[in-house]
Amino acid sequence: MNPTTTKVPLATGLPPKFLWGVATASYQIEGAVAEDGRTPSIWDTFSRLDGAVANGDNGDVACDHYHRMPQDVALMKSLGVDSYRFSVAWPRVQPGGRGPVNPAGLGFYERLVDELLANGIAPWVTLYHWDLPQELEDAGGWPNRDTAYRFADYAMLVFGKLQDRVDTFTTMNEPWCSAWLGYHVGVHAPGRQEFDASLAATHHLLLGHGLATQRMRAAETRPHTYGITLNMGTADPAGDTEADRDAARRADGMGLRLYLDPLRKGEYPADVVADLAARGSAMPVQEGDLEVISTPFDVLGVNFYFGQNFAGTDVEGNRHEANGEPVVRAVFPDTPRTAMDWPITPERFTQLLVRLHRDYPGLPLIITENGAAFDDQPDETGYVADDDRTEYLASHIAAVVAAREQGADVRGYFAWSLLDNFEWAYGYDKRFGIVRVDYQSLERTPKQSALWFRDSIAALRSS
Ligand code: LGS
Repeated sequence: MNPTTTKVPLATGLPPKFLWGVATASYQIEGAVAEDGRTPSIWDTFSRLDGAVANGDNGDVACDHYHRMPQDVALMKSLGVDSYRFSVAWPRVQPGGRGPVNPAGLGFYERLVDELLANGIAPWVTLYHWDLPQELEDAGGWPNRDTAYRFADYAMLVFGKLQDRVDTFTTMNEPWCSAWLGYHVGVHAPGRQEFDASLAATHHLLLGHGLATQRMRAAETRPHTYGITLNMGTADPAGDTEADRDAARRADGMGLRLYLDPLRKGEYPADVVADLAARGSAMPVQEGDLEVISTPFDVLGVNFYFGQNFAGTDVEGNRHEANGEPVVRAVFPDTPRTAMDWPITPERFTQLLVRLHRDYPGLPLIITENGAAFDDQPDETGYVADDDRTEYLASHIAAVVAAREQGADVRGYFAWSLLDNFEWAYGYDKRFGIVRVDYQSLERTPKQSALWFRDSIAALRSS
């Protein structure tokens, strides 16, 4: 592979034992949606709805990782990463979401794990990264309490087969996205727009996490690391007004504390519960649920992309929406943006990590996703000199170093993503990979950012 040509200095300031990895998710890369007994997930269904996904794209082929897995593991090895974070597709392992295991589907993940281990790469399993079996959505989806129990059963099928070889099992990826974007905003599968259903989905995703964690720990034949990954940003007041401070509080409450408080403190945040009550809504908590949800776990996965400010007034100065709800309006910090039009805010990353350390102490943190989409310009060989992405990674890794200096217990960093892939509602237009995928030939070409990442890891390890 080429040497890196970027002028961005290599990462420094992290210990030789820091965990370096790359991350992906099943539906975004695998393709092979109808092979070896896999049944449709909510994303297969949603991506076929008119206008749901840019260009009408879907995950039918994606990066064809299902057929190119050994080559992709070789790519990871060439980058020198310690670990690979991938997700298991529920409808492959347990088609339809109930009943017995499908050995052919689970077999893919066994082969993947074996290939990783043979190459010295530690598998980091995510059990749920958004591909709910369609049959479970037909039965009500995450707003239906039964789905939490179905999830724990499915988790045990995976755990039973892989626990001998896999050290780390994380339950959910970004339950906020599943619940809020999937059941309230409707921009993610299943595309529903029902506020109360999204609250129920949140509760049942957390319950599923707790049930699965308890059952896996009870069945383990050797010690494992258990965790959950949350999407997190920062929510600062846009201005020094009471309205903006209240908007920031509400955004932080619904986006972060609604998840971390029950997980770590065994209760939903009182201010959020009061806000919900004011609109006639409530979390559907049954007796004993919060004990299950606050089951101890070992590592918190942090996905960070950007920080935001919030205003409590609309552009005309009104404090309430037409429906009477208080205005909570995101205002992006005035910084350069990525191709997603998201602001680039590494200092907010430090702020978040230090805050997690302060407000939720005693929990090791791993960055399970961080990365950026830019409009890549490949040369005739497919190589992308992505200074912008390289700079994004460098500044965010530096932000981790700064957070550690302030006490945050951050132990690893996974770049999102190994490959360009199916970026959900944005389809294939938005490229987050450190490796380019040519969607015609399906050829992979490491970008400059991948080479910078490789060289940084190597330099840190020998420092
Ligand atoms: O590819 C996804 C990445 C890209 O940006 C990955 O599958 C997810 O786990 C993760 O959500 N990812 C991501 N997140 C940025 C979150 C921005 C949310 C903005 C919502 C606006 C309505």
